[in-house]
Amino acid sequence: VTLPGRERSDAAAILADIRRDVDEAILEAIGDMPARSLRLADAMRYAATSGGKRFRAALTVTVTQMLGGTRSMALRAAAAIECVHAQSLVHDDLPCMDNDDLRRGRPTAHRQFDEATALLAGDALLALAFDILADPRTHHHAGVRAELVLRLARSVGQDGLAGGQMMDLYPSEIISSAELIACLAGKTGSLIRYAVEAGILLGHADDQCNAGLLSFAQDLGLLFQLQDDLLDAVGDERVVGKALGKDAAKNRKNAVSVLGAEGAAQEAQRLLASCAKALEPFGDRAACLLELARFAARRTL
Ligand code: GRG
Repeated sequence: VTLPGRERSDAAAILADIRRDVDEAILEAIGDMPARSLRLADAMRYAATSGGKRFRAALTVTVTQMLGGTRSMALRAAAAIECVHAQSLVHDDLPCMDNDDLRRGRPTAHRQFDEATALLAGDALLALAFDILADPRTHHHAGVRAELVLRLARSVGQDGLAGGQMMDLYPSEIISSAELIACLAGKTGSLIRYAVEAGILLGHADDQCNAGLLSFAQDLGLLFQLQDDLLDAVGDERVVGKALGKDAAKNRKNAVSVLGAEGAAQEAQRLLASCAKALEPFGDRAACLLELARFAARRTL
């Protein structure tokens, strides 16, 4: 299985390939808008093109191409998704939430600029994402564009990112592992799921394909967050010598604090197996997608 212009289907190659193109698409979209404030546009560029693995973008492009859709359309949707992701990170880093100083190895947006600029850059990135999706350059059918917009709205709202983040900030509402799963699904899983859904909308999937890919996306979103929590716990062990991640320090719950490190690792393996099973009907066509799922389970950053 190959992506155009490349022979390898390993995750590093897929992500590197996407990174360059998606950064270009984001910069183009920011540049397309009249810049009322150069400072705001600077902060948007800083937040949205400052590195990052581009995992969500890679999912959209890979699914779209696997289903016979066009790479250029997929890249615009991928850019929109990475703008939303950047917004969520900028807001998550603010003093009223995680109060972090560093993101992707650089000062967080509010440290580099100031809180008001970071807040507004996040708002403008979210608006830009919907703008990109609603633009006819993303898809010639208005119905497809409307569906892309509607599903993104649902992925980021009270039943998506915002709702999941709220449960994360108010962990007393999380008492069972089922509720923990709901939180993870909202906070991280909903945008990963949307990245796959966008690929389905831009490609040509029948209903059966659709169901298999959605189940893959659901499991992958949880897997990605479980690995994030495991990495947090390991990182903290290195720093303070015990399994207390930054979430624990802030009295927040995560997969490791609720399931234990071993339980979380076992659950991650179960989810990876389930991802692989959901892709079986696609055979070799899903090699890149499977490689991205394996990457999610073994990544170290
Ligand atoms: C979008 C309306 C709206 C609200 C946002 C602040 C907030 C509400 C949500 C924050 C959710 C959050 C920070 C989830 C963590 C997700 C996560 C695992 C981030 C790290 O993703 P990576 O590893 O990061 O893909 P890179 O830097 O590689 O892109």
